[in-house]
Amino acid sequence: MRTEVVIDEAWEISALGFRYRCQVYYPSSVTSTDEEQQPSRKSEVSLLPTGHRCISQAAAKIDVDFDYDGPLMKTEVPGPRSRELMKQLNGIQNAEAVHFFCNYEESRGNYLVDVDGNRMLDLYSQISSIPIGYSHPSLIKLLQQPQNLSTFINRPALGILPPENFAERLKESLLSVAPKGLSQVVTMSCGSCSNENAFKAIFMWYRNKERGHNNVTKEELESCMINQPPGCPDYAMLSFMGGFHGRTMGCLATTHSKAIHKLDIPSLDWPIAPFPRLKYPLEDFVKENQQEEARCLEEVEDLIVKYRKKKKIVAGIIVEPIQSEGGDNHASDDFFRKLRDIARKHGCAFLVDEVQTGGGCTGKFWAHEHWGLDDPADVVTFSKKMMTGGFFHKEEFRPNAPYRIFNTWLGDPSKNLMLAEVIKVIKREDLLNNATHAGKALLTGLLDLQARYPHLISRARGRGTFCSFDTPNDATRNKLITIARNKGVVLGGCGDRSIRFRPTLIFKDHHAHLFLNIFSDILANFK
Ligand code: PSZ
Repeated sequence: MRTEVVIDEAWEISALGFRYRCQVYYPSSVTSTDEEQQPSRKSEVSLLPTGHRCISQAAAKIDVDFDYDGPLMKTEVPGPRSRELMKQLNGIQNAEAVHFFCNYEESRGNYLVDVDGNRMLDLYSQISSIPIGYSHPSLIKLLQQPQNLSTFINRPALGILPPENFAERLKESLLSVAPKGLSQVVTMSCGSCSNENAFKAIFMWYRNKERGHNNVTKEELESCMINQPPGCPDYAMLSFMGGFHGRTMGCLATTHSKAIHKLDIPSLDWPIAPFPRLKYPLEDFVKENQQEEARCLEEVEDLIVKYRKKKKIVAGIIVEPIQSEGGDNHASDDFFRKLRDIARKHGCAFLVDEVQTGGGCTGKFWAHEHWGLDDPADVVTFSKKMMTGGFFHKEEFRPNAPYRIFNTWLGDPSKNLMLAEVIKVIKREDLLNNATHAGKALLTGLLDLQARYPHLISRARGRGTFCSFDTPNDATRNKLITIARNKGVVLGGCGDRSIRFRPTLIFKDHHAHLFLNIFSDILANFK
C-alpha cells in the first residue's frame, strides 16, 4: 500500500542569522513492507532521522528527493573501518588517494554516508558527477520497472548492434538538451574518451577540408601505418595552461593542471596558450582584467601562426568554460566570444569541454550558453553529471565513413535511460533555476566570510553553485578541507590553493546556509 507522510519542520540557524523552513515528505516507497523487492531500503527505516527529509516545495510528491536533515559524525574521517579497508585495498593496488570508504546504500540526497556511520553534507559529489543526489527515488523507481531490466543486464556493442529504441532514447535524453546548433551526438564511456574521440573527429574534418575530396592516396594509407605523414598529418589541438581534459595520451597533451598528471609520459608538441588570471573583486579590476584577457587572446593567435610556420597546423582549440582542476579559473563571456571568433578566423574547430561544467550546475544546462555565441561551438564534450560520456557536434564533423569513430561499447544505453530520467527531474523540479538561486546564497555567504576572514579567504567566485575561493596556501587549504570533513562537510580542492564547491543539482539554499554556518565556526576557530 502506498501512503505518504508529510512532516513540516521549521528551525533556525543562528550564527549567520539565516532562517529557513524545510518541508519534509516521507517517500511512500519507503513505507512498503515488501522488503524483498526493496532490499536497499531495509535499513533505512532504522536510519530515519527524527523526522526531517527536505524537499523542494514545488516537487510532485512522487519525485521527492529524500535528504537527511544534517551531518551526523561518529568518528573522525577516515574512521577505523575505512582505515582497515584502505589497508586491504592498498595490498592490491596503490590506494593512497582514497579519502574514505562509503556506504552508498545509506547515502541519500546531498548526504554521503561512510562505512563508519558518519553522514556528511557532500559538496563535492564524486568530483561533480552526481546530478540529482544519492539514491534519488525517481532513479530507484526506474530500476525497479521490469521493462527496464534488459537495458541494465544486456550491454550492447552499440556501434554494431544497438537496441530498437536507441535513436528514440538518444532523442529523449541527450538530444533533448543538445547545445544550440549541434544536431549530432556520439556516446562514450568517460570524459577522457569523449575528448580523445572529439579530437579525432576534428582532425578527420580538417583533413577532409584540406583534401577537398574523399580520395585517400596509397601513400597516405601506407604512411599512417607507421605513424608518419601524410597519413598521420602534423595537426595539433591548442589548449590552455591550467586546463584539464583527461589523462589518456592525446588528452594529456592538452592537460596542464598538475605536473604529477604528466610526469614520465611522452607527449606531443602542441601549442599551449596562457589562460587569463583575473583579479578580484572583478568590479575593481575591469581594465586590468580586460588587458589580461586581450594578452591571452593575442597569444592564441600568435601560437596558431607560429605553429603553422613550422608546418604544424592547429586544427582545433579546446577550452573549459571554467578551468576546474586547474583552480577554478574564470574568464569573461567576452573572452570566450572572441576566442570563438579567432578559431573561425583561422579555420580551427572550437571544442568546448563541458565535462565538469555541463549538466546544469552553472544555472544553464551548458555553461557556454552564458556566452551568447553567434556561431555555436563546433564540438561540445560531456560526461560526469550526464551519466554517459560523449560529444555533440555540428553535422560537418560527421566522420565520412563507418568505424572511424568507434569502440566496443560506445557508451551504455542504461546510462541514457537514467539520463532521460535525470533530465525529467531537472525540468520538473526547476533545478537550473535552483542552481542559480542556491549558488547565489552560497556565493553571498562566501563573500561575507571573505569580508570577515580576509586572511583565510580570497577571490570568492562562482557561477550557479559552481563556486570556489582561494586560501593563502596549499597547507591551509588542505587543513580546512580536513577540518570541514570532520565536522561533516565534504569539500574539494583544486589548483594549488583553491577550495571548490561541486554540489548536486538538488543542493538548496538551506544546504548552503547549513554549510556556511559550519564553515563560519571553523574559520572563527582556525589556528
Ligand atoms: O584526477 C583526475 O583524473 C580528475 S579529477 C577531476 C577530473 C579528473 N575531471 C575529469 C575531466 C574534466 O574535469 C574535464 C573538464 N575534462 C575531462 C575530464 C576527464 O574526464 P574523465 O575523468 O571521466 O576521463
